Order: sequence, then C-alpha cells, then structure tokens
Amino acid sequence: MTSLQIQVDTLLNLLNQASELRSQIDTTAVQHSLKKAISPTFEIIFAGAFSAGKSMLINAVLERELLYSAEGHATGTECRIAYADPEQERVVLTFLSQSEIDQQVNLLCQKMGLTTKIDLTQSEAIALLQAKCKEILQAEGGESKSEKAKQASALNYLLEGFLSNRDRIHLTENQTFSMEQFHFKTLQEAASYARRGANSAVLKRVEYYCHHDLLKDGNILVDTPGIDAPVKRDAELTYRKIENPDTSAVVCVLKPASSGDMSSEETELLEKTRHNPGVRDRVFYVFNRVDETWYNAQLRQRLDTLIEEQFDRERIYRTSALLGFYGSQIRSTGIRDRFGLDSIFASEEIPQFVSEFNRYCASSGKLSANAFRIDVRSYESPTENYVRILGEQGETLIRQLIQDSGIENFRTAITRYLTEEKRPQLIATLADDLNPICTALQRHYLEAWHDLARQPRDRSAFKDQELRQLSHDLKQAGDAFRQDIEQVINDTVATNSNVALETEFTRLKAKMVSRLDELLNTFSVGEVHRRAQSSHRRNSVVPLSGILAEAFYYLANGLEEVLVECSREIVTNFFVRLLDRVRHQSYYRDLQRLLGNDGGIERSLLQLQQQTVLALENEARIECDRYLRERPEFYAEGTASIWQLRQTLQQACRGYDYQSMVEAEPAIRQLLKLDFEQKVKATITRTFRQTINQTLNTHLLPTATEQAEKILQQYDRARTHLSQVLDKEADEKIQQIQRKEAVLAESIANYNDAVSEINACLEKMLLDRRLPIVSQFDLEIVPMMETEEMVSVN
Ligand SMILES: Nc1nc2c(ncn2[C@@H]2O[C@H](COP(=O)(O)OP(=O)(O)O)[C@@H](O)[C@H]2O)c(=O)[nH]1
Ligand SMILES: [Mg+2]
Repeated sequence: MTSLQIQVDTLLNLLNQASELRSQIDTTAVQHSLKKAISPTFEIIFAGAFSAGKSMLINAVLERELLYSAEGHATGTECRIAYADPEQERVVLTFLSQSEIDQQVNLLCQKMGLTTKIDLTQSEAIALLQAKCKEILQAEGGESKSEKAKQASALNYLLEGFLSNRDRIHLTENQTFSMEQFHFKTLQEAASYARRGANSAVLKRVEYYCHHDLLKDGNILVDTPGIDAPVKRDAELTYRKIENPDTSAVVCVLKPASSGDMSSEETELLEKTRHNPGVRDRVFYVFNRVDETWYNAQLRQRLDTLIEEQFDRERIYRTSALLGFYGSQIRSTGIRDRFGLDSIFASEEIPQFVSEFNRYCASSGKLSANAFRIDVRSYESPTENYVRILGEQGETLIRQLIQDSGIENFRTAITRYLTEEKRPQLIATLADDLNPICTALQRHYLEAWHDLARQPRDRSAFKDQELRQLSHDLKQAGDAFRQDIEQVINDTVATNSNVALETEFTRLKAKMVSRLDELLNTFSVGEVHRRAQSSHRRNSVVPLSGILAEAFYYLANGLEEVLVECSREIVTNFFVRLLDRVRHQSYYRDLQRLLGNDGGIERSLLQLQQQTVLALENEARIECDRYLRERPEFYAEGTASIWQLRQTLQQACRGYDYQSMVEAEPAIRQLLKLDFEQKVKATITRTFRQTINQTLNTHLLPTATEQAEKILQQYDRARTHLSQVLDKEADEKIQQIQRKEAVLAESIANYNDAVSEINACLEKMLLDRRLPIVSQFDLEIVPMMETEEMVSVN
C-alpha cells in the first residue's frame, strides 16, 4: 500500500466513525481519484474514426513501426503498448475464437450480398469464397476503390488469417501466445507478423512491452478499433473502453481535417469521454491528416472555423501522422538505401509516403523559396523525384517536414503531460475530492471538542448541572406517563386495536352464548311447577305466566354470574398488561433513578384496578337485571314471539294439571329462547363493549393526570435521593467524559497526521491547495452556547 492510500484510508475510516457525517457525504469521487492517483498503470486510449490515423499516430509518437496502419482496412484488434526494460521487450498475442471469426465472416458475406452461409470447417467453401473476393477486388480495381472492395478485402484477409493460423484458433476460446512460442527474436519481428493484414484480422488483442521513456511510470497506450468500425461489436469495444473508469486519459484522433466536419460518431465519442469520471479533463484532441488541408483551402477554412467554434484552446493538436512518422524513419536512411526505398519501403511499389512527400514538396506551400530550392519534375518518376530531392536537400528538408507534421509538438505535449503534469494533477484532483470530506470532519471535530469542553469536570459542577435539570426531568417523566396512558386508552377505546382485550371480549361473547344455551337446556318446567305449587299450598293450578316469571329470574341470574366473572377477568388482565407495559417505559426507569422508586405509579394503578373491577362488575349486574323485563317485541303483533306465546298458551292451557304444563315445556323453551337470544345479543354486540370502554376511560384518565401532578410534587424527595445517586455517579460520568475526550483527541491527531502528510505531498508537487488541519488554536477557543445561558436562567 502506498503512503497516500494509507492517509486517504485513514480519513475515510475517520469519516466512517463519525456516524452523523457518514450518510451525508458521498465518497465515490474520492475512491475514483485515489485509485487513479495510486494506480501503477495509466491507460491512454487513442480513439477515433476508422482510418483517422490512430495507429499511425502511435507509431509516430513512439517513432517505431509497431501498429498496423493501412488505407481501407479496419480491424477489431485492440493493441496495448506498455513499458519494458531494453532487454525485456516482448509481445503477447491473443487470437479470436473460431466462432467469433465465423460471425464476422457471415456478417461480411451478408453485407456483400453473398447470402450462402459459410461453414469454416469446409476448406473448399473457403477457397471458393476467397476466389470470389479476389474476383470482386479485380473488378473494382483495388482494395480502396469502393465500399464493396474494402469488404471483399477484409473478408479475404479474415479467411487467409484463419487458414494460416488455424492451429492457434480455438473453437470457442481466445488463445494467447508469447513471442517465444512463435520463435520471434525481436519485438520488431513480432510486430511485423501482427501487422500483416491477414494476421491482424484474426487477432483479438496484441500486447506490446516496449522500451520507451514515454511509457515509464505505468503509462499504457491503447489503440482501438474505429468508432465507426463496420463490425458493430468492434465499435462497441471502443466505446466501452472510453466509458470505463479505469481509463485515465483519452486521445481523440479526429478526422475533420480530411472530411471537413465532425461525424456523429466523433461527437458521441467526445460526449462519452466527457462523462467518464476516471478521465475528467485528461483529453487530447488531435486533428490528424492536417496535410490534406494544405492542398485544399476550403478544408483548411472549415477546420479552422470548427476548432474556433467548438473547442477550447487547450490540448488541440494538428498533425500529419503519416509525414511525421516516415519523416522520423528516413532520418536513419541515406543515399545508400535510396532514402528507405531499399529498406523501409522495400516491399511497396510506390510507397504512400513517397507520393505524399512529393506533393508536400510541390504544393504544400510550407517550403519557402528562400530556404529551399526544390524542383519536382513531371518527367521523372515519383521515386526518382524523391531520391533526387532528398539527395539535394538532405537533413534540413527532413527536419522541416517533421516540424510541419506537428508530431513533435504533440509528442512533446503528451510527454510533458505524462512525465511532469500527470502525477501532480492526479494528486490535485484527489485533494479537491478530499476537501469537502476534510472540511466536514474538521468542523465535526471542533464541535465535538467544544461540546465536551462545556461538560462539567468535577463532582460539584456535575451535580449542580444535573440537579438544575431535576424539576424539568420530573415533569417530563410525569408527562410521559400521562401520555402513555392516553395512548393505551386511545388504542383500546378509539381504535379497538388492543389485541389482547379484543380476544378476551370475544371469549366473553362465546361464554354468554353458551351459558344461555346451557341455561335453556337445564331449565325444567316440572321443577318450577312443583316449587310454585309448594309455595301456594291452597292452589293446585299454576298459571303459565307464573312459570315464565320464574324462568326469567332463572335465566337472568344465571347470565349475570357469567358476565360479572368475565368483567372481573377483563379488567384484571387489562391492568396486568398495563403495569407490565409501564414498567418497561423509559420514564419509569428515569423515575427510578430520580426518586429511587416509581413515584407511586404502581400503587395507584393497583388501586385503580380494584375500583375499576368493582365498577364494571356493577355495570354487568345492571345489564343483566334488565333481562327480567320482557322486551316490547315480546307482545308485539306479527312477531315470532307473540306467535310462539299463543302457541304455548294453547298447549299449556289445554288442561289445568301438571301434565299439560310439562308437555308444553319445548314450546316454553322456544319462547324463552326467542326473547333471551335477542337480549344477550344486544349486550355482547352493542352495549357492553361500550360499557367497558367507558369504564376504563373514566377511571384511567383522571388518575393519570393526577399521578403526573403527584410526581412533580415529589421534588424535595427527589433532590435528596438524586444527590446521593449523583455522588456515586459523578466519578463514573466524569471519567466517561475524559474517556470520550481521549478518543476524540486521538481521532483528531490521526486526522491531522493524515492531512499533514497529504499536504506535504501537495507542497512537494508545488500545488497550492491544502487540506484543513484542526489547529490547537481553534480547539482552545470555546464558543459559548446560547442554550447554556437559557438553562441557567431557569
Ligand atoms: N495523408 C495522410 N494519411 C494518413 C495520415 N495518418 C494516417 N494516414 C493514412 O491513413 C490510413 C489509415 O491510417 P491508420 O493509422 O491505419 O488509421 P486508424 O484506422 O485510425 O488506425 C493509412 O493509410 C495511413 O497511412 C495523415 O496524417 N495524413
Ligand atoms: Mg488502426
């Protein structure tokens, strides 16, 4: 771990410990900038349209021919160039899989209108298709002549590459090979293998490890497929790289010098680059192919206007990678190898560079007549002109060419950036991202420190402060108790959401209903008849109304027993639960601490329980007493009960003896049932639930208010008690404050250490920003808090 990472981690940990701050501050920016600042690698992506000259530009910057660069040929190969010591130069090659090649072949076939699906395992089919490609190329007159020719050429390369690398291509996996596996002796040898069109077509990735100062310090140059590559997936690969936060800088190689305007893909590229938090302002804009504007005034004008209108002045470069690269290459040549024609360009008939060179000499307008006397002769061949002119002008012309190519300018800028500006800038960005975190931490530490400084430091000061609070605390506890009771009442009465009580009431209902059944079943007409006869000895006949009256008493009293018993149970259980709840509330604990007891809460609740039980029992008795009276519907015309009454009368009054009355027993029971069922139903569905609520309400609320008052009146006792408690607590509390202070002091020291180290680093890099320190001076000045004055006035 680098020291910078340790410092930043310390700060982030401190932030994590300050729980109030943690949720308010987003640390993603810091994570990104830290990663960049400490990362051993720094990826610079060269991105742009197909044929903008990305590969040539990298070759030119490194002054080495590493990458494949050619007209009209787009590959999906990603090339990375990283540093190696001189003896360690090497290349690692990763091949496409057969299924990837298959996909590309079929895509190209489709585009070219060759619909038959090709199977790569069939060599005849491949041979046929290659023949077809060559036919198209011939018909079109060369690989760069038309879109179709380009496609035919690409397809041909792909098939050729597949055939000649067959043993390195796996059906589904991407296989990797080192330089040694190919028996390449030098990087150059491996590079020229990879540059060959057919090989490049089947390579997914090429990693060069190459000795160049620019690559030191972890810099990696990445060449990407064009953003307008014909194979969509290749273009996507580039966009994904641009958006990846691991990417550190982007060189946008733009084409307007040749096309006159920005393409939509180029605009998208700039957009995506700007939105990458890993890249920020580390973007270089290179307008390559600037040589084309030398021969076309209109192009030149359009390029100037575009840059003027759409770009800031910063990091804008105009280059000719082609002239710059070959210019630097032919420096080491001479008349002995005809300025490269026999060495560098040996394989080409009329090299692209030769034509461009002659054109530069003839009509670029860059070579003043005073300095150069150049004669491009129409009767000489391009190569004759080339060799002659270079022979005449030598070194100076090459130097002028390189200077006009703008490559040195770009190379100097990117080298300066990578070797001098990059580190300080990465650290500066990190510091800027850290700044809000440090400012918040610094403020937090000062506040916490001053808070502690205001805390009492000795026993008597501590006691004074606590006792000053006492009446306020007592009132708060009493109020809390009252509010708690109000809450319980509200839950029970207003919303019927007291679950336990609801269950008990349901049980009460069931008990009443089943008791009525039982009473109706056990009621015996014979028994009542005998009892009536024995209390009226003179008479032997008993009227039906006499029997009914007895039955009413029997049922009402039997039901009363149940209702009274259930009421007692409901109230008792309600209070048991209430007490349990109260005992677990914080005001109850507070009271214990302030008074040494609960201030009489428990006693008053138990008393209240007894009163409430009596009250509700009484209500139950009144309720059941009312059962003795017939309901008005009992005799009302057209009801079931009057019909049943008549029925019963007819049966019972058929004779005068005991027997006819006993025979009417089922009818009498039916009649009683009709009447009592309604009465019980009214009790359990309407009246009695209401009665319970009412009883609890009227008993609890006044008592709660009264109790809160009583608590407040116990101030003197509380004062005596609390001061004894405080005597014991003071030492512990003071120690606690001291412990907190020690912890805080340590955090502050850690914070200051981390910040100082980062500041030292900023200073060393000559950056002017600093992160805030928690200074001794700020710690010592304790601002007075307004609330403190208010408390002492009370
Ligand atoms: N005229 C001119 N041609 C260039 C320049 N840079 C590259 N080229 C040519 O453009 C073609 C494509 O270049 P290449 O580097 O492969 O482009 P890439 O697709 O962006 O990698 C090649 O033939 C190069 O020689 C330049 O500055 N001027
Ligand atoms: Mg390229």
